[in-house]
Amino acid sequence: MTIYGPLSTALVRPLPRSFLNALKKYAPSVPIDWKFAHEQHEAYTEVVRQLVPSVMVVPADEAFPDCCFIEDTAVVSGRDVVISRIGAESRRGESEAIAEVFQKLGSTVHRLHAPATLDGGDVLQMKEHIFIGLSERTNQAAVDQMIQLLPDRKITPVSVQDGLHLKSVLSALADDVLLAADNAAGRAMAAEILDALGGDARCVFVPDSIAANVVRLGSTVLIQAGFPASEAILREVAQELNLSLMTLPMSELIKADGALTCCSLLVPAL
Ligand code: CIR
Repeated sequence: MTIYGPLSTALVRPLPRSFLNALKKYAPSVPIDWKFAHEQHEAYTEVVRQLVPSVMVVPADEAFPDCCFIEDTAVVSGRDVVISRIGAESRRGESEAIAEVFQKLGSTVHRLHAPATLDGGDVLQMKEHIFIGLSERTNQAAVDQMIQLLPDRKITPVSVQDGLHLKSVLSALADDVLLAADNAAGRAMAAEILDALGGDARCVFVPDSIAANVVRLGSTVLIQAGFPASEAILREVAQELNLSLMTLPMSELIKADGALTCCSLLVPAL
């Protein structure tokens, strides 16, 4: 099973005006500049439009300041889509509009139920594996329900030791190439994942946690601008894997704990 192959569709959701009230782990030293954040998100959307055949824009919902972080609302596994029960109560209503879109797309839509909570930022897929970060947002009940809902996938919980989500410190460049932050948490979590993958995969480490969150869109990898040491490592690996690299600044979204993966939901071409 290939996760990082061609894509058919991407879902994105623009920044609401209320984005300034988005949840933040730490108050930023310089407050979010909405216009700048909006421009960064628009630039991201433009790149997604260039690289994914079909892009669906779900209208922003002012009642949900974090709704642009659409990744957290669902997990796509082939034709199956599991609609999350988002960890933060203030965000829970974001998922309904996304369920409707997947229903229209003809996906088989499943739902997580209480007491399960899960954010898509805690879900990393590689080959037939789905790794689920146990974090302040995602719990074991979600892992148990995912195992029931997706019996064909190998589902492994990973304990999140640092950051908001599993993908705050790691992501994947390819089905057999993990990318992780070169720190104690990144190394420990990468070791658990490599162990489950059974020696068939390797991990690339970068010095910056934020730079360990990348998005693979076809044969292009989007990386965060502004982290030169990590970028140099990623350039070398991309060349080796025959992938193009595109850098995008997301500094304003980072202030609300956003990263690159969180701004889209990707549907593989089947
Ligand atoms: C939150 O705290 O839920 C949002 N401010 C950030 C969510 C980022 N999501 C992600 O990386 N998947």
